[in-house]
Order: sequence, then structure tokens, then C-alpha cells
Amino acid sequence: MQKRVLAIHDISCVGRCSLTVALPVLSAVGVETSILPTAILSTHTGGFTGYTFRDLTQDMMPIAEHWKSLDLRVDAIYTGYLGSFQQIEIVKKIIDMFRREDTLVLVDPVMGDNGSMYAGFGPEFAKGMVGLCQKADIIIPNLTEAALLLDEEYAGEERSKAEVEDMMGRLSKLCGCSVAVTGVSTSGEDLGAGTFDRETGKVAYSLTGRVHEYYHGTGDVFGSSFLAAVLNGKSLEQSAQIAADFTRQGILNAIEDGQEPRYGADFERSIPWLIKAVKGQL
Ligand code: PXL
Repeated sequence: MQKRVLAIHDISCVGRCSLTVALPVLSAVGVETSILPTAILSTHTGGFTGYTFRDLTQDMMPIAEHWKSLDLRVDAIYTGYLGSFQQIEIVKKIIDMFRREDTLVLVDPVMGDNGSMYAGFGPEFAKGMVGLCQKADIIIPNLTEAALLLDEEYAGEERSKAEVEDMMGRLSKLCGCSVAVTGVSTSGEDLGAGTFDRETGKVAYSLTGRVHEYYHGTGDVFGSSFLAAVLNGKSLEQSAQIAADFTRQGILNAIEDGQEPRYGADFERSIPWLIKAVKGQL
């Protein structure tokens, strides 16, 4: 039976991130993607000024209640950028409403990057986000978000494996879930994710060659392709490797085209590769 994901993120109308990434990526690998938008923005908040922002906090529960009346089956819930602090509690309730025994809950605790919080987020958000991560089977914070969840100082990008492993172990214990930490570089020339499996305690790295350019929305390209791989039966480690490689390709495509970083990675051109990778046809 075809799988259905419920993707709970904002719609940034321009600047490939959140739902404009999750929808095409998940659909491309054969997963039906139902959406619960948290806010509608003219662009994302990084690298643009003067963007519009419509908060959809009041609409979320009525939408979810309508689906509940349809007895909608959801195989996975994938949450990302939230439009208000109150949405943390709303999303927790929605997870409880739709979770069945085998529903996979993937939480991307979107709050910041490069050591700072995104516009509009305050310190209370990190505490609330821990509560949402405690509902997850897998969380995919970047290093900035990992530090915020653990309530510690951001210690920069380059980390030893021992530091990454210690951090992942503590995150898994705090949230009771498996972890893929993104933006990990062990040598300065590599970049990708560290993974920690909550069942086995297994630690692994899914790294790829580093591209020395910062493109917006790459956390969402990673998260969406990661989930695409997990739902096609790939392991945590294999899924993180596919996602790291797909994200890198999207950045390289955008550079080749001379695209501005704020318009996001050109992942579209690599969708045929992703489909083969998740189906094991490479
Ligand atoms: O990709 C993360 C993200 C999602 N949605 C909005 C954002 C950002 C990052 O800046 O601004 C609206």
C-alpha cells in the first residue's frame, strides 16, 4: 500500500525550503505527501528582507480535526519549521492524534544554523522543542540546534568524532529517539551527518565531499531525502548517506547554474538519481 506522510512545515513561496522541498522530494519516490502548513511566507527568512508572514496557528487544529473525522491513516509525520511558540504544543497533540503503532515520527527541530537562531525564535523555543523531540522516533538537528536542545554553547562546526558521539548519545537519552546530526565535518574537507541508533547504540558517519558554499534550505533537502530513503526501507546510516549525497548534488547543481544561495539548492536536477538511490538501483 502506498505510504502517506503528513508534512508539517511552513510554505515559503520562494526560496526552496520546507514544503516546497518536502513535497517534490517525497512525491518523487512514490510517497503520498499530505501537508499541514504552519505559516505562509513570501520567502524564507534567511537572506531576504521585507518578506510577508501569515501565521496559521489558529487553522492547524481545525484542519487536523477534520482529518480525524475521516479516520485518515498516516504512516509518517515529518515536522519542521513552526510559525509560533504555541504550535509546539499543537503539533505534539496532532502527533498523538494520528500516531499508530508503526507510524514513524521524524522531527527536524528547526531553530537556527551557523551558531545563531533564525529570526523570530527565542530561548524558550529550544526548551519547548525538547518536548516535541521527545515524541520523535528520529530527530535531525544541525549542530546549532543540537546545542540549543542540550542547552549548551555552540562550539563551532569542526568537531572530533568523540565530541559528536558524546553529543548524539546525550541527545538520544534526552529525547528517547534515534539521532542524525547534520552539518558534521570531521576533517574540514568532508560534511554530512553522524547517526546514533537508539535500539542498538550504533554510531555511524555518512559523509561526503564538502562544498565550501552555504545554500539555504539544505537542511530540508537533507530531511526530505532522508525520510524518502527511510520509507523505502533503507537503514538510518544508508538514509543519511543518500541524503548527504543528494544535498551535495543540489548545491553543486546550483553553483553550476550560478544560482544565488538564498534561492536554495537545485535538487530538482538530481531527483532521477534520488529515485534510483532509494530503490537500490544505482
Ligand atoms: O529551512 C529552514 C527554514 C524553513 N522555513 C523558513 C525559514 C527557514 C530558515 O531560515 O526561514 C520560513
